[in-house]
Amino acid sequence: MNRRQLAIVGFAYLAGLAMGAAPLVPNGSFEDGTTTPTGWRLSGGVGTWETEGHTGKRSVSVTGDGTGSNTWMCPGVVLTAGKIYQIEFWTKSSADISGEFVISGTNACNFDWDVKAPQWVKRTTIARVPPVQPEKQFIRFGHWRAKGKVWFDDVSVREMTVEFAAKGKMVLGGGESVANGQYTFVAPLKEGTNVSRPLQEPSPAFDSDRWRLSGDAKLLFVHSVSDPDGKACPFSEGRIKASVIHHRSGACAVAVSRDGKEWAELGEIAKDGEGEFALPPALSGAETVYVQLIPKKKEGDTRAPSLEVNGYGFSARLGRTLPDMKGATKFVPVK
Ligand SMILES: [Ca+2]
Repeated sequence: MNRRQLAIVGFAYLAGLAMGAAPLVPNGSFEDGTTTPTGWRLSGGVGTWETEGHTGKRSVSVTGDGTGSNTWMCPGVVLTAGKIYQIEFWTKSSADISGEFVISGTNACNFDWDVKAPQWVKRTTIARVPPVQPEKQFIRFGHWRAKGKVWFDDVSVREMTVEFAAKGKMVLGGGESVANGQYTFVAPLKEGTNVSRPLQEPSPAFDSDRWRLSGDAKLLFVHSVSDPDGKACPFSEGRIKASVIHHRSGACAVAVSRDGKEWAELGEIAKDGEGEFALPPALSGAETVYVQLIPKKKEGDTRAPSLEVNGYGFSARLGRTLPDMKGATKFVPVK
């Protein structure tokens, strides 16, 4: 992005603020309501419209007994599949809290947090909403198998767009790098996002630092890199690494293609752990490498495939000399 484009983005952002762009979340501080906070609903279980807050005089809480889960839902805030959202909220937990997680986000784009938060703390996530159960993509905040009380206040949601690092027309996002004639991509899952430049089709549900692969959901990565003048650079000796966690049934098949049409299956991962796959000679010299991770039913198994992918990487030798560069992803508010 050049200086002029940056200026335009900056102007658009300021213009949005000046026009008083409506917040996406109504009553995000829980101050309004008569018997319950307007716009919010408890999914069930124990929950309270509290008379204290991080700001103002109100907040909401859920109380768990160490089993099950419940949330405060905002059915009016349904996130759109394919868009990237930043979700922020403040939370704290009772001194005696124990058990599993505080949860935030949506059913299909969930983030787990440590239950321990003795003081109000701000939590922020940024993720692309997957096209899973669109009717259930409303935001909700609560607990999963926690024992004790968890408060929430000052919820906000903002649509974001991405800018990737660039040297001329050579563009690399977070998790990508070029060094010593080698291209490397490691999906930035540990940073808690499902957004990356190579990931084209993030159709599986996302959970904190992993994708839930089941049903028709699949992951499609497209790898390509150009020099600063925009000339594509061929890959050779490509290798793919993927890792599976919470394997319950089926397998994660790894397939590759140089045109996105004809695919060759390299193998599969059918248990918890990492698999590594070398690209076939037919893809040597390809300027674009397509990779799919696909849930696959195991022969003779009546169960649908169900597993989670908590790691993905691609590396290859570069056919021409490119400057060393570390990629980066910057998230910018849409307005
Ligand atoms: Ca409040």
